[in-house]
Amino acid sequence: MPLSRSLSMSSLSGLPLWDQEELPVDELLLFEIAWEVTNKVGGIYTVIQTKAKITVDEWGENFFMIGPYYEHNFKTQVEQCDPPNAAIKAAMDSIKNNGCQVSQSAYIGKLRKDLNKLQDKPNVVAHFHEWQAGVGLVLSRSRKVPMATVFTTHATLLGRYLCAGNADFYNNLDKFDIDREAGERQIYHRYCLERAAVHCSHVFTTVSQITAVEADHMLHRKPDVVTPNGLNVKKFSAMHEFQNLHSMNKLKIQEFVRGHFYGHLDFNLEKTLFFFIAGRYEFSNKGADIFLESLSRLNYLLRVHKSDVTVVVFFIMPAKTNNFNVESLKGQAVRKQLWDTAQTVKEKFGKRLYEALLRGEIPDMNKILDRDDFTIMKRAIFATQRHSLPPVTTHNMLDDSTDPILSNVRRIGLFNSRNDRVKVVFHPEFLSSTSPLLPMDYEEFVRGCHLGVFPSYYEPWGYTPGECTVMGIPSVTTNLSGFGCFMEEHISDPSAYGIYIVDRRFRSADESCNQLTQFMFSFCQQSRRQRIVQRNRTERLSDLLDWRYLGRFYMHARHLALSRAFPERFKIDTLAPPPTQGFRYPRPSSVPPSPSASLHSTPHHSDAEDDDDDDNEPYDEDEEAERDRLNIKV
Ligand code: U2F
Ligand code: UDP
Ligand code: G6P
Repeated sequence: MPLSRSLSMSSLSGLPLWDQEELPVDELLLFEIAWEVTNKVGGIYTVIQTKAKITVDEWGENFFMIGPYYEHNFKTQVEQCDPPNAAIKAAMDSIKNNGCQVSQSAYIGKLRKDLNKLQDKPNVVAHFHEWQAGVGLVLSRSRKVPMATVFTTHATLLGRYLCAGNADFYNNLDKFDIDREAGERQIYHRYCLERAAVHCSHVFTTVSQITAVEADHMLHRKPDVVTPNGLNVKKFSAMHEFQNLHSMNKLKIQEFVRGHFYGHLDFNLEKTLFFFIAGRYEFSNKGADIFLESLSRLNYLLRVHKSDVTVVVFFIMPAKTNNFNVESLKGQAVRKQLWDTAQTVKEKFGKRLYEALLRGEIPDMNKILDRDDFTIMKRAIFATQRHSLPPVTTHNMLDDSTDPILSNVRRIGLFNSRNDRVKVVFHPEFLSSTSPLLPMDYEEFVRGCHLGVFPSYYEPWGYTPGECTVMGIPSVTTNLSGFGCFMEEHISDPSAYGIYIVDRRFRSADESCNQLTQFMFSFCQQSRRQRIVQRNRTERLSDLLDWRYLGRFYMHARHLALSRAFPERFKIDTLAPPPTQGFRYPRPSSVPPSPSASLHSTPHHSDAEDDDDDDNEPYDEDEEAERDRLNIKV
């Protein structure tokens, strides 16, 4: 059966159309198997969860995901339903009747055999993610189960371990004795499983070009297809809704800051920028090391330039803790108490004013409040006095003395003192809207911030900067992350669009720190209007990261696997994946031409700092957006 190709009428404006390879999905079954199906460990969960919709759109009821059974996740994340057809029901019953625990190997291998018995031999595509699920792939191939297999790795085990161990990884890719390295790190068994799954699969894929090169060296197979990670992009009916969301969520972060820094609020919150880093706590892989060093340099620059800007930096990285610390909780309690006091006095004031006006008098403002009112206000102010600095961390850390973030904060001396223009808040737990301290979920928090900073050293893709992008929040990434390289390839002047790419490939660590410092310092020099303009540009890149666009690579991988597993039934016209090469977002037209570094291409700084909220004029930007779109060259 030749696979037909048709031109997809994509609604993703400006992006290249593509030849869609259509499959007879009614006669096929697709299984996607991963340890992170309904089980959040890291970014793979985001892949699985966000991609589900476009896969269901294509495959309907013939698409199944298989993951570990955790009662809690099952109850909170999915809805129980009956098997959609007799074949699946019978296969599941058969597994249960055989007393099988649901394990990936038994489930795949066995489910497939049972399906064969029961149905008119549908062709099956099984897509496995990562080595844990790869066990099923290896077993089903060794048992000669007839199905097309795809294996996707989201990192290589050895690459991650070597980088975390401070190896000069990228300069020595071809020099590692990989078996020995895996053995020394005591991951040989897992590394073997990963390598076996890679070599057993009909089609091997990974998430970025940089990880493809890594996989070639660490696993000895070049990936057949690179499948970049997309997102489910939310479209708002009002174009600037994301700007309003930024503003609303920023207010919530400001409230937290009021409490956390009580007694030290001698900085202007209207001139305070919120930066953050978030993700798994892999200190050097995620670039927290160079971030801290650059923050210390930024602090110095802001101080010597007598800047009135303050930067509050959040580190959201889960570590072992023993709950919130008292000082942080007290901060929020003090803030709440001040708020309540202000409300009480306001009410009394309002009542007396009202009574006076009813009598036809303008009250004497010096007498409208009595001594009691002054006493409760004085008491409230007294409660805001503190003899310690605002804490760096919000929780009691179990490994306080050896924790890498805290150790480095101690080394560079960023202790939230009054003189510091850069303040640090380490929140060693993922965010939650039910937190008594910072009651926001992660998405709300990102929206309320000004800049995400992700200067990773080891990052096969890196979802966090992509998530910032689709929410219209600028971010810093690196040319060692899959995301950074992808953006560099598709945008002529990334920093003008709020994507700052630190060079960690061709520069020393010290030079990378200087570059990151400069990015952040230039960002601090932007006016509010410039930030608004830049957020509009950032958000315009969303289509590029939408699964509706990037899902094509997964489709291609499946088709390729079918054509390799069942060559007599499925033919594919071309082995080449659908192209995106050659497509680039042009420089935004309002950027003044600059002969030198991209640093200068952020919206040009105006002398007049815009302080009021009425300066929000994103509408010119829309015209600019239209012009850009028309200019887009495919
Ligand atoms: C990549 O991130 P991941 O979320 O996959 O990173 P982890 O979840 O930490 O997985 C890396 C490996 O670590 C092991 C497991 C995983 O294959 O072997 N592991 C474990 O054994 N036990 C645990 O509790 C947690 C992990 C990548 F790094 C990002 O850049 C990508 O954005 C992301 C999505 O493609 O995949
Ligand atoms: N994240 C989250 N809550 C937080 C901080 C981060 O859910 O408080 C999520 C974030 O949205 C992202 C994931 O954690 O989807 C991290 O993925 P990334 O690809 O950046 O790194 P990985 O952990 O996969 O290496
Ligand atoms: C959004 C809102 C504006 C607000 C601005 C603040 O654009 O729509 O009303 O003035 O955010 O931006 P800033 O970068 O200072 O947080």
